[in-house]
Amino acid sequence: MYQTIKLPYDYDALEPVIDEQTVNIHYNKHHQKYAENLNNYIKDYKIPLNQIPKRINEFQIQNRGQILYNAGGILNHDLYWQSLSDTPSLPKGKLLNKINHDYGNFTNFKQTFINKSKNLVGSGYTFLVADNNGNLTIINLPNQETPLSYNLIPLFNIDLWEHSYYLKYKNERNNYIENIWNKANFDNASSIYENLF
Ligand code: MN3
Repeated sequence: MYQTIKLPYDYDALEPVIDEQTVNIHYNKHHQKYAENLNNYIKDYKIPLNQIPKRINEFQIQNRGQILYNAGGILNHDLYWQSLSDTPSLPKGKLLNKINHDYGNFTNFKQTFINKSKNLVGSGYTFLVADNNGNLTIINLPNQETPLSYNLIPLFNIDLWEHSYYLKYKNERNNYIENIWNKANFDNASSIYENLF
């Protein structure tokens, strides 16, 4: 069975930036639905979740679109929950050094990421990704596309689908995009990057 990660904190942990009801519905309804759907398409668990994007050709062609979409939905939300915390944290180690090298400092990096998020059209995510040589890029991807499909390693992301903010922020997506940085957690990203190369 394919599964989502366990939510790493309580539903109200991200208050007041993201309200309890939004986290509850987002995790228990939206995120779980991707796992439910994927398990309906794949009955025999042979390929690990994070290998599905690269091995999508091993599935029947008529199912590939839905399999990729739902696997991406699990993976992208797994990363999103780990990119947030009630105890926010800054990048560390190699990741901090690379961000300082590429962007000058964390504040500039954060502003570049925020600007990228504001430019996303439709539903999708902003990601910080690394390639196999450790080069960093900030990218937007639509819907549930995963950077893994492009041989990129997702380190950190922000969900920009309306369900991630609409109950509280309504049409004010830019406020969500800025406020969420008060709960940003780079422990997971720092750890992935540290062991990457
Ligand atoms: Mn979502």
